[in-house]
Amino acid sequence: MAIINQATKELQVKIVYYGPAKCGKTTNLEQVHGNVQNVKEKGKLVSLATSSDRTLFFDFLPIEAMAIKGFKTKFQLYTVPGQVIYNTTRQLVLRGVDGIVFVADSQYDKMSENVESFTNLEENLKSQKLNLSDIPYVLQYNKRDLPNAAPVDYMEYVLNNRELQVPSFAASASKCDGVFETLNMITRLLLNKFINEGSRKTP
Ligand SMILES: Nc1nc2c(ncn2[C@@H]2O[C@H](COP(=O)(O)OP(=O)(O)O)[C@@H](O)[C@H]2O)c(=O)[nH]1
Ligand SMILES: [Mg+2]
Repeated sequence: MAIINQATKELQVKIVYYGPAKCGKTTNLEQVHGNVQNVKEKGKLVSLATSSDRTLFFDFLPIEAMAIKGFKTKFQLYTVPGQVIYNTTRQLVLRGVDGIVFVADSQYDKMSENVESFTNLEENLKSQKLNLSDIPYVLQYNKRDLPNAAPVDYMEYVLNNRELQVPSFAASASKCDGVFETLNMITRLLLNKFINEGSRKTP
């Protein structure tokens, strides 16, 4: 749940980009970092990567958004490593999550990895006594530029066929297509939640 600091009038919100290995999570954060206009609004992009450029632990990008209800809002964007073996790391990064962007790889041959990662997300939330249906999340169908991308309708059928459908976005993160549309929606959902429900307060 979001952290509200009454003393400094700050609202801190944690967003985690989740999805299978190489679906484009790090690319999303790089594009956000590279294209946020006002330098003061963004912090440094911290990537803990292996020599082969794969995310080892997480990427982290803080950005500051507008003041709302007199609170300065700070979004902390994290990615998780997608490789199956790094599940403990994913569980750690998910701690205290407020909102999730699930990035799916649109290529047909990645569909089972997408489903596996989505199921893994639900399991990891459950182990923290969280339910995906209680957490604002959006879907991003990335790599739309590739010729073997599955139709969006098909991706919707595979990943967004629950009782409550969530907003979904077609994207080509490496061209920055869809990156800000996705981010704007998850931040909007989170701010609406904050306005409507309020959040836990820190002393
Ligand atoms: N063609 C294409 N390649 C992409 C796109 N987004 C990311 N990639 C590439 O996919 C690879 C994995 O991306 P990365 O962001 O490291 O994935 P992560 O493992 O989810 O963090 C990199 O080579 C990216 O350049 C996209 O929209 N289209
Ligand atoms: Mg990565």
